[in-house]
Amino acid sequence: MSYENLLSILSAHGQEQLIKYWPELSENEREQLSSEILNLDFGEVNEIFRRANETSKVIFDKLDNDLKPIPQTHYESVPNLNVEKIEEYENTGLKEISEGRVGVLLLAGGQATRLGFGHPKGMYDVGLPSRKTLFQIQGERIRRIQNMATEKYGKEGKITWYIMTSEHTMGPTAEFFKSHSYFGLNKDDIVFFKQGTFPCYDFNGKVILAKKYHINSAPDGNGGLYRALKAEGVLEDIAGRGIKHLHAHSVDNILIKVADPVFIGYCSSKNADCAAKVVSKSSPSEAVGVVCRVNGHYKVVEYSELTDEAAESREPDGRLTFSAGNICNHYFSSEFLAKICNYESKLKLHVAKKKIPYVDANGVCQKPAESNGIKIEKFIFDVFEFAENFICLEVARDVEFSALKNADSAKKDCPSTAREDLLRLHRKYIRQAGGEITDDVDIEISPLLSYGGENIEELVKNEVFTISPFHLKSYEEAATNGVNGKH
Ligand code: UD2
Repeated sequence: MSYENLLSILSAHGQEQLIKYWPELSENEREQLSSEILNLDFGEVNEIFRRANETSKVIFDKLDNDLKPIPQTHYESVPNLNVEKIEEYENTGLKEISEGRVGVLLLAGGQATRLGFGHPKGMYDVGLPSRKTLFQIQGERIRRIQNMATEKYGKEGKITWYIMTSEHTMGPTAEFFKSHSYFGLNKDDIVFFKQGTFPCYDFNGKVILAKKYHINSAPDGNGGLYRALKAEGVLEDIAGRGIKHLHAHSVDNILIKVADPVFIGYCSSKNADCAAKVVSKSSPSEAVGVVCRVNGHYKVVEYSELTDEAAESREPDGRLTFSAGNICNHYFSSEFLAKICNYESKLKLHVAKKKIPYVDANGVCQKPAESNGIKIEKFIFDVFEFAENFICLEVARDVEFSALKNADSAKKDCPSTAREDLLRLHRKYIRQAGGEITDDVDIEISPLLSYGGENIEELVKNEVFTISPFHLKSYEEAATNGVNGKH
C-alpha cells in the first residue's frame, strides 16, 4: 500500500504518527508496518481508548453503599463441609470427567514481567526436588485425576486442556509441550490458542511505535479469553467434544487443583453457570480483589476500589464482611461461555499506566523511566455480572493457593514462597497418611502419585522421612527414573 493511502487512513483517525519514519524504511519494513496498520480498524482503536478512559473514571469512584457480600445461599466453604458432602461433590465431578465432559482453560498469555523471566511463566521451575515446571505439575495433575475418574467409574476419564497463549507465549509454549512429550498426555486432548492484543497508547490516545516499522501492542488481558474462544474456534471444539464444564485458572498458582472434581461437582450439583473459588482474606488490607455483589450483580471489586470502612467491616462472628478473596480460579458452564462470547465486546476495559518502549524523535528505541502511556486489558471476572446462577466456593489457602508473581527479592508470591508452600502441604499429606516427618525435611509428592494427599498411605504409613530433599514418585516414575527419593 502506498504512503498516500496509509496517510489517508491514519489521518482520518489522528494516528498519522505511525508512518512518521516511512521515508527511512526498507521495502520489507514498509511491508510489515503497512500490514500491521491494515490489520487494525482505527475507528475501533480510538473507540477502545475512549471507552477505557471512561470506565477508569467510573472505577475510581469508590463503591460502598450498594456493596453486599455473597449471600450464604450461594456460598460454600470446603473447610466447613463434612467429609460426606465433599465426597459427594468429588464423585459427581469424577463422573463428569469419566464422561469426557470436563475441560480446563489455562490462562497462560501473560507476559510475566514482574517475575522477570524471559519465557512463559508455566516453564518456570521453582526448585522443587523433582525440578518440575508449573506446566509439568499441572499436566501431571490432569493425568492423575483422569486416572482417578477411570478407576472410579470404569470409563476412560478424559479432560481436554485448552491453553490460552498470546503472541509472545504461543511459540515457546507449544514448543515446550512438544519437547516434553505433552507430559504424557494425549496430544489431541491439548488445544493451544492465541488471545488477541490491544495497541499501546500514549496518554492522548496516540498509538505508540515499538520500532520505526512495528506497532507496540500487548495481550488484551485474561478477559481476552472470550474473544479468543470465539475467534480461534475453541467454542466449536468444546461443543464438538461434548464438554459441559470448564475450569479456568491462572498459570501461576503452584497449588492449583486442576480440573478439581470437588469444584466441578459442586457447580454441577447447583446448576451454576459461573462460579469462583475464593480464599478468605488474610487481613482487611490484603491486596486482593473481593468477590461480592454491587447493585445486585456479582463482581470482583479490586482492593483499591473498596473504602477502608468496607474493607474493615466485620460480621458478628468476627469474620470480615468482604472476605471472599479472588484467586483467578473460575468455573463456567459451556452454555454460559457460548452466550458470553457473543457480547464480550461490552466487557469493561481496564487501564494501567505503564512504561512503554517507544521510538524517540531521533528514531531511536527508548525504554522510559516513567510511565508514558497506557495498556488496556479485559478481566476474566467481568462476566460474573451476566451470570444467572453464580456461586462461590471457599477453599483453604494452604491447600489451594500460592501464586508465583514476583522475583525472590520481593519475598512475597515468589519462587521460594511457592516452593515452601508446596513442600509444607506435602508434609501435611505425609502426616495425614501416617508418616513421620519433621519441618526441616523437604518432601515433594509426585502429582502422578497423588492429587490431593490420597493414594500414599501404602508408601508412607509408619515411615520416618529423614532424607531431604526427597521426591516421592509414582510407581511409574520410580520404574523409569529410579527409586523413590533419587532423581
Ligand atoms: C489476578 C486476578 C486478581 C487475583 C490474582 C490472584 C484478574 C484480572 N486478576 O491478578 O483478582 O485473583 O490473580 O493471583 O484475574 N493472563 C493472560 N493474558 C493476559 C494477562 C494475564 O493469559 O493478557 C493470565 C496470566 O498468564 C495469569 C493470569 O492471567 O495466568 C492472571 O494474570 P495476572 O498475573 O496478570 O493477574 P494478577 O496477578 O494481577
